[in-house]
Amino acid sequence: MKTIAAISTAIGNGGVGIVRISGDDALNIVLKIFKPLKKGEIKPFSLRLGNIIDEKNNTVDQVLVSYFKAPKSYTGEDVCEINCHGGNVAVNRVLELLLNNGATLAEGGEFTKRAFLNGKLDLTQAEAVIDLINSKSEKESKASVKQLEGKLGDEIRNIKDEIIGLLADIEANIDYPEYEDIEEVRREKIEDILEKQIARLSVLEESFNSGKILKNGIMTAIVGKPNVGKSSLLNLLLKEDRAIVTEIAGTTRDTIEESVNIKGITLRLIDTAGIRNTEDVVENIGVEKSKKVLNDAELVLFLIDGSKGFLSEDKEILNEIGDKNHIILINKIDLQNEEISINDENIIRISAKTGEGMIELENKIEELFNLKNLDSENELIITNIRHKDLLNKAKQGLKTAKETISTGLPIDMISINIKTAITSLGEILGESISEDVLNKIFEKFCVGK
Ligand SMILES: Nc1nc2c(ncn2[C@@H]2O[C@H](COP(=O)(O)OP(=O)(O)OP(=O)(O)O)[C@@H](O)[C@H]2O)c(=O)[nH]1
Ligand SMILES: [Mg+2]
Repeated sequence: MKTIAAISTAIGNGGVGIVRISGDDALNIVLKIFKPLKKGEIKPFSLRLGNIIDEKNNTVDQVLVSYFKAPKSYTGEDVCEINCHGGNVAVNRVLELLLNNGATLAEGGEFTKRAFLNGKLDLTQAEAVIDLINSKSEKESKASVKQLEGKLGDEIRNIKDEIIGLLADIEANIDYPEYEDIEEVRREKIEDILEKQIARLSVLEESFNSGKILKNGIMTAIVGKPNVGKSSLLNLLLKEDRAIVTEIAGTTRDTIEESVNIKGITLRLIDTAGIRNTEDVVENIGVEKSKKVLNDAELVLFLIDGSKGFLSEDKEILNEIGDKNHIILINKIDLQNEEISINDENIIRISAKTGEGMIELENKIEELFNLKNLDSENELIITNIRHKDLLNKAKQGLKTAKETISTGLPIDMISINIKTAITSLGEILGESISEDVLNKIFEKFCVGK
């Protein structure tokens, strides 16, 4: 394996910038460009202050070098990290010098890929690294941390071990057909084990419903007829003047998307053009867009102007919403309000001007998406579609096995289905996985991780 190097910190100005190098030659290459202030060899697991010197003997930066000796490092190889002063120039020069002295530029995720290949992490943990880096909300990051700690891997390994035990048992049965009398007992035992493992796989698979929310947030459309206060609500939730607000109906022409964190998860808010029949070509395109966003949304916040009442235009929009997940927001309650009666469970009275009703709105969203029970700190939640698909494949294998057993067919017929389940679970852990799939997973990483 080549010795690889990359900048591991984000581009831009900052306190420090870290250049990382991993491989057999890591220390040798570093020593070619690094002059410690005090003499003496660099000991493993220590930090040394010194200067990076270029080809012309000029000092590039004063740095701290850390040295992690294999196998006790992130990648399992010899790793050095050069802590430079932040900013683009120094880190880029240091990287260039490492490359000139024998290192190869690391590909995205290559450090983590090596950690996986060297057995430092299973694949679920490696995938958790990228998820953690990309986390946008508190709950999402907690789910990633749990996975990084190996909790998901442990559960999968445990289920897999149970099924491997079962397979061994079944194959033993093939070898000793004379045990006719205990066949029934065996059948029951096998069915029992299958059922338990199917249930465990189902729990994990179903957690993806929450996992999806954690990872992608909730796509939330703010809709209503013109001038009801949609953009005002967007601005209020964002706590910034993002969208133009005027008293002119038809102010918002295009959709505006912004994210906000609520109750530990991300709401992807989309403010839309007020829906009405209009001759204006541009506005009409906006209205069509609004309807599309409404249809695609996972949550619709439907605004009504409480000072005007519930009018026929509002009714039309409510019809369009149909049985989609929605909350009706009667806005402008700081003004004199009309009597409004709508037969709907989810109605909240708010003022986008004073902020009244926002707590109720957040609580309602929490209730609708069952966010209180979305406990990413204490429960395993899978957020990765690859895991979900493989869990499903494993579950189907076991289900088919269980059906076969219960119809009275010979026990050994289910070996193949059980093996499918074992292979699928192994793939989640990265035990039996093709180079292609691996590359696909790691190419989503940033360089330097
Ligand atoms: N008194 C009061 N005025 C509000 C409230 N919410 C919005 N408004 C006012 O209503 C007008 C329209 O607000 P917008 O947020 O632009 O409404 P909109 O629904 O985005 O309108 P379009 O983009 O035209 O569809 C503005 O003058 C706001 O200041 C509220 O809760 N109380
Ligand atoms: Mg608007």
